[in-house]
Amino acid sequence: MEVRVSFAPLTELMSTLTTDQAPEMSMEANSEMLGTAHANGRNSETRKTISSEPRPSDLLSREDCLEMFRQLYLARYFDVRLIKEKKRGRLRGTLYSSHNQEAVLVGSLFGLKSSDWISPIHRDMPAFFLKDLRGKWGEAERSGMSIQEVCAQVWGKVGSPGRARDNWSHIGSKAKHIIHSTSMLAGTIPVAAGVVYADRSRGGDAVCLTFNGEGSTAQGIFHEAINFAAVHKLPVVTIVENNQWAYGTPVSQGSPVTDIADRARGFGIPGYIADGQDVFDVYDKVANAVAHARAGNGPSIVECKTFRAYGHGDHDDDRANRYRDQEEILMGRLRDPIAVCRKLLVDRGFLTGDAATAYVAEGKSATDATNDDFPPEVVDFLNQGIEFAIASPLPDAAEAGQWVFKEAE
Ligand SMILES: Cc1ncc(C[n+]2csc(CCOP(=O)(O)OP(=O)(O)O)c2C)c(N)n1
Ligand SMILES: [Mg+2]
Repeated sequence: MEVRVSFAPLTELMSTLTTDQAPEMSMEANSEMLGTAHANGRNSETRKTISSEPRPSDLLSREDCLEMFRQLYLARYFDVRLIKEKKRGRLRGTLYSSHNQEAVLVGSLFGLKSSDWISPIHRDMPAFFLKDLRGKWGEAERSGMSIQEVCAQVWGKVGSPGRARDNWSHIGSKAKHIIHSTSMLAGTIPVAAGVVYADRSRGGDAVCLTFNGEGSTAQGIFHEAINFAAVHKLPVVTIVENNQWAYGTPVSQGSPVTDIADRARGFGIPGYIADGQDVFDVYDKVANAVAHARAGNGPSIVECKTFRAYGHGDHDDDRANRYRDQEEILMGRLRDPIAVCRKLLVDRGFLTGDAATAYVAEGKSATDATNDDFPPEVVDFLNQGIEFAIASPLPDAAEAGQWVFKEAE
């Protein structure tokens, strides 16, 4: 039996908007709920009615805002370019696209300290190199992976953290405060709780951001781990990337609640809803959650409403076009995070003249986008990673069995 479920809330919301209006759209502000601080909305009207306090993103400098814009391009270009490389036959393996979800990654990572921890999963490949990138594009030593390491991982080469055991996100780095990604959905939340528990017991103030799809919130471990973190007031911020689909299952078939952030009430912790297409709204909600955690008040959930623009992985692109309504797909891609950010930067006077209309990557698929749609420094940055990956050797066959079992002394 074919089950077709349309994504009513988003489609209804979006169908009232034209493309020109869409970037300005903000969701309605939700009211305070029992232990759940819902706060949506981005436009100035909503801002006035919610609070006269400046939001964390209001305090960002022009330079920081432009850097966030540039990082959106970088995350998008990573996605677009890998698909092109695969089509050219220079790359093998499955790719899990974060196209249209870049604002979730950039907005949540941008405000972190170098000492903070993250735990990305399959949808978050750019997070490995976006961590601690702020103002450090040319620096080899920083608390995030280099683009060379990440590309070598994708190409399955020796220069990668995984030394060709895998081509995607099954990597981590204790030194760089990145918890090793696993395939077990929500399985990194208890690990994150343990990591920050240990850090706190040594007097540290690190916070850990865990990234999870909305599908993973149906896992028992999601609830057990957040419960543990809430009881012990551990600084774990659970980002839920609600892209409406878990493989071929729509969120309505996997969650009895429309807003995953409502789950927070059961743990007595804050649950925020962010407009996942708006990098500054994500930044604001995560900044609040991080401040709460760093002050010793415990965990939060930040649900970012977004939409998975393509298939679960590139192997699923064609099928996803059949199991999802075309209208839903079009509506879900309408508010491209690059367009939303561009509009906000123009409104704030941070992007003017030709710069305001340069590099139109928004709304373009990997097939349509070209290098001219991206700032040259973004293309150069990724080229460095790809050149390194291609030049890096494959591992020696003799090491295939290494690091599987404990080596004999
Ligand atoms: C515990 C567990 N069950 C099932 C899977 C198989 N699986 C991998 S990704 C995925 C869908 C995940 O959906 P979601 O959490 O919404 O993240 P998204 O892919 O949408 O970013 C599934 C079911 C898994 N990896 N782990
Ligand atoms: Mg999902």
